[in-house]
Amino acid sequence: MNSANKNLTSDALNKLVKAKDLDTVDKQVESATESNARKRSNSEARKAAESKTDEFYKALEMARGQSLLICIKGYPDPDNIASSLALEWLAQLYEMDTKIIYFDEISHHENRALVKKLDLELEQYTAEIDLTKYRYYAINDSQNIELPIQLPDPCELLFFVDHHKPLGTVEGHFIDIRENVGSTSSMYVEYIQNAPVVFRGDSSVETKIATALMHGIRSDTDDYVNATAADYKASQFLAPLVDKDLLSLISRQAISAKTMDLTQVALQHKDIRETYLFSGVGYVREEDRDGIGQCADYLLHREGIETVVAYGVVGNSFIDGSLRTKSHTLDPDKWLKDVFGKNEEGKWYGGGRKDKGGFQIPLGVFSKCSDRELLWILIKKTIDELFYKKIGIDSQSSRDGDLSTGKV
Ligand SMILES: [Mn+2]
Repeated sequence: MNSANKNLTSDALNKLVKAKDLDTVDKQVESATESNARKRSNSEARKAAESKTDEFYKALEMARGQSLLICIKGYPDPDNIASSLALEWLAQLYEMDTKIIYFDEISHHENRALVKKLDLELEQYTAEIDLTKYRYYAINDSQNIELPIQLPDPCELLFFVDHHKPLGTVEGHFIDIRENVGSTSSMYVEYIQNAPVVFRGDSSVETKIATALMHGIRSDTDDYVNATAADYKASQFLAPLVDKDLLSLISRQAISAKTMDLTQVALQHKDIRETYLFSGVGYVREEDRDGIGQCADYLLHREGIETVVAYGVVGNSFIDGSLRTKSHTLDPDKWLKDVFGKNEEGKWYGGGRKDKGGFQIPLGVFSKCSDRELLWILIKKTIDELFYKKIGIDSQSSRDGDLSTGKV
């Protein structure tokens, strides 16, 4: 121990001894012990993260010079898009030839703005794109490895990085799933911080990536309400590197006219049961499906409501629903799985994370029904009865008895 440390220690001891109240001493000792325990668990978490980062770079080294297809599954969102950009930057440091593709329409107007304002080169999958040259593929920010297309044969899963509860088994070269992190973007910031090249954010590409990652973190943590230490740390690293004007441009919380209309319909058809609010919004166009989640977000602000489920028929082909909750006890993932179960292939119709979830049920042959009003009545009745059963309410006691069609 050097003399400076000795002085510090004896100073600290003096302060403790001088404390008038013995209780204070106890409390200080206690809090020192607690903070040591916290430090220990922090350092354990840091070690685990470090070894994952090492593993990440080993996988990149192994795949050096090869081609990598980065797949955005589901509706492209800020966290997924940013993670894909970060992975592309990292893979290119290892001379990898990369392409980012997505499958579903970018439906949310803010996400379209993100792609446009950042001038991103994302390509929507079409059968014309030749994927045979890809040796590896990657999936970020998704609960499972299922893709809507069959990749050509020797294409192996190189990276799977996510922060949700995994669905099914994931096998691949590098897998990093951390449920205690609020966004996949934060996990990528950790890799980036350990990159062989310093990420300075001083090139336009790096500024773009930093801005997208910051937006990804904010968007997935509901503006830091659900952020964890890892998300704050990642944001601290990104803060000096982002383009603030660009960030405010892409994260402006404007509500589209369509979502407003949808919210109005949802309010008209709301069905409040205890602390639950259910709302069937009727038929929704494919490009407006994100509006269902946004109106569920909005309805959750209603006083006395803890859980909202909004649903509708999207693109005349499936029932799409969003669950939002501020309940301390309701687990959206479990709740939706209990309500809807699995399809015949053993795939769950719904799932979620801490405070939100969603479900999709294909209409199958019923989509051919010529009487849309009648079909909606049947759908609404079926779904509502499932909800009532789940929360233990008799469906006969339907408050308004109204099965009106929520046409949009
Ligand atoms: Mn995410």
